[in-house]
Amino acid sequence: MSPATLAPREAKQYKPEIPPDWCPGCGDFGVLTVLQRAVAELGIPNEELMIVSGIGCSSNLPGFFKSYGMHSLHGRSLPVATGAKMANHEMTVIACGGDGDGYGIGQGHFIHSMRRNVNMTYIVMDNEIYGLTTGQTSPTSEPGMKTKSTPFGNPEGQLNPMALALAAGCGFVARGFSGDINHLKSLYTQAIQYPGFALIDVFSPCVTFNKQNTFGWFKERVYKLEEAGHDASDWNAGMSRAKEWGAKIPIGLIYKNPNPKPSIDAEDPALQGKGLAKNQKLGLTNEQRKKLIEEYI
Ligand SMILES: Cc1ncc(C[n+]2csc(CCOP(=O)(O)OP(=O)(O)O)c2C)c(N)n1
Ligand code: SF4
Ligand SMILES: [Mg+2]
Repeated sequence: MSPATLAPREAKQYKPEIPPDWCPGCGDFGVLTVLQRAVAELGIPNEELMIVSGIGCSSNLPGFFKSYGMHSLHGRSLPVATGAKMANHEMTVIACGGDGDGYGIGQGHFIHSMRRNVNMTYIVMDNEIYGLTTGQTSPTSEPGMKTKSTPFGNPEGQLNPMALALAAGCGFVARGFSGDINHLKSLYTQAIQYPGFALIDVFSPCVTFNKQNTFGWFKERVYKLEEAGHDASDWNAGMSRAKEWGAKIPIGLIYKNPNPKPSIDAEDPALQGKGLAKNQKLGLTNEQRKKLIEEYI
């Protein structure tokens, strides 16, 4: 089902009874609210949407969203989301989690999911710290930053997820800020409609454990690429913007491949008809089916 052809819905249709239990003021509230508005605008039915996360404060998001969802293992949102997409490629699949989850323990899956070009959206709530485990450095923590795990200052270099995604062949690379929700919504809708792997790294401050990269810190620095004459169809221009960090940090669409290569689910001969999970005959007898089930229980 193409989100582009559906009638808009109301964001409240995606709000479950359980309210989020993030710390008051956590950036992840903005990420969640805007995602509910974006899928409502695209009219995606709850039962046609799957949100998969890893482990972390941010990874609790699927529990606060009325859709199919799975809170998987630390760093494993992408392989689980890939499996879901392969089993039913007609479904809209969104993977999400934190910077530690996706860029640390999940780094290998991150690179290979982009290389494979699985048709899904990946939202990373990047707070430059491990929030759930109470404030250790993550791959995107700034050098010199004092945390629980680096009391004398972070001696490690900072990972650049935008440049890494471009180098890995990702066709849609964007960065948002949970302090600018209208701008973020437009990135979400574009990413969900992109026919391939789409990454949105969202600055989503941890107000409890990261006292350095606060909402105010980001507000002083971020500028919108859409207002800066950036050509998002130019890979080299995207790489040059991706490298910017310091007094000015770009948010917005860094790169969108103007000629997207086919995603893996569009290429796979087994996935040319209906989703595998829908009305596909396995061709097994009852005996064979029973034997197979017994093997797994
Ligand atoms: C295999 C494994 N290793 C380590 C952990 C402990 N752990 C849980 S969440 C987390 C990091 C969370 O940071 P991030 O992914 O950035 O999410 P945030 O809490 O900041 O949103 C770690 C190290 C775990 N649950 N499983
Ligand atoms: S610890 Fe940080 S990331 Fe976790 S809920 Fe609180 S503010 Fe958000
Ligand atoms: Mg984090």
